[in-house]
Amino acid sequence: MEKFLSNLEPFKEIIFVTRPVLPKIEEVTEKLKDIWEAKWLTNNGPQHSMLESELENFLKVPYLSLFNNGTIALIVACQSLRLSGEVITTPFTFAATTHVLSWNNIQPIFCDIDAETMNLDAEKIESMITPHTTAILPVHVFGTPCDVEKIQEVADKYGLKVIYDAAHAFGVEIGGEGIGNFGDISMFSFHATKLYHTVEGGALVHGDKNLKARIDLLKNFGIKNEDEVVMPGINGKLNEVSSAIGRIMLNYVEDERQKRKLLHEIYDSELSEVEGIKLMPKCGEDVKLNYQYYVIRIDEKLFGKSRDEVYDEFKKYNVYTRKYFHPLCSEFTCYRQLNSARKENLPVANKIADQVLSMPMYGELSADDVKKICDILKSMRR
Ligand code: T4K
Repeated sequence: MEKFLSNLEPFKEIIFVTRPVLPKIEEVTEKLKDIWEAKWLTNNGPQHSMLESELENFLKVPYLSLFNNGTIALIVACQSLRLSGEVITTPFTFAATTHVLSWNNIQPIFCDIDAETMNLDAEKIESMITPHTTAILPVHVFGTPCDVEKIQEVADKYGLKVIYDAAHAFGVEIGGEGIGNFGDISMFSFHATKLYHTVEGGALVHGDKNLKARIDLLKNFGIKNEDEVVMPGINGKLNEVSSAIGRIMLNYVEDERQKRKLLHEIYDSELSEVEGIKLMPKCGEDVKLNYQYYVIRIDEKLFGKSRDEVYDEFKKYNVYTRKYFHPLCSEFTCYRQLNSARKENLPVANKIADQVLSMPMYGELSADDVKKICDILKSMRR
């Protein structure tokens, strides 16, 4: 028998950190009929073209290229800007961000993060620049925008490119402007676990027509026409079924965002007074958030339990939280020998990685579910 710290009953079914938003099956079969009729399953088909322009409108960006996932998109982004040498990035992110640099033979240079936003600390970037630095790769982690102005200022001063990993930031805006308009290129992930998805998928967005042509060549093996292959490209194409699902999902995204906004508000109000629990960072009035994730930080001394103890205790109640992003990328065996990966160079990131916990967040959760999750958490406090 499990020992519980409260008299709250465990959830009957597992509460995952997230669940995919599923469109009505009839809407999907309807679109499948069109695809079957056209007998065009991939390679820049009609669903793909329509989704590209629909997403350009939705995200308020000039140019968008679809991809089969966000990781391949980011690999191609580095290729398209011909990055080499060293790129300054955050250790507090999903493995893909750093691995993409390795796949381009680029050395990741880890820079510490901001204690509030958990994003790359823009004030520290300048001190990490060397003659080998070619770019900055920040992440809008959990959908909180980076300090885009300061980052651009540093990039301009040293002639560096900026690629944003905007995997978490679908639909986020600053002052009415789509988040994809900052930097040279931004990458969005359309993975099933994201607020908006195409089952698997992703996109690169930017403001340069010539860059779109280069990116589109790179994602299709570098094939220009039947007689010419002009660069060493890869297969990064999004198929027609995923593109069609993406078109349907555009009608669901705002409803899902509103549902998550309400759940955010419940977490905020239930947990704001709990000593030892730090809530999501607050953004300025001009920021439109997407509410994709809800992340807390647990101060072991003040709360009386460590993040790992809380994570284990939640499981007994069938609540499967996640430790995004622990371990830090700088702690992976493939990167920890790097000078910039040393713990003493990354004090904030190391502290946060030990405290952070992603709470269940998806529109299907009810207000009562979230209140109960908060009650379970509160019952753990010592
Ligand atoms: N950059 C950043 C900052 C990213 O966060 C990511 C991806 C990328 C780049 C790369 O983009 P992609 O190449 O993936 O497009 C998940 C996602 O797979 C990954 O896309 C995402 N970040 C990352 C933060 O989360 P895992 O390994 O935690 O996923 P998994 O399979 O454990 O799923 C999490 C939970 O979601 C499960 O416990 C249950 C639920 N789930 C998941 C799937 C796949 C479902 O209910 N149904 C499902 O089909 O990485």
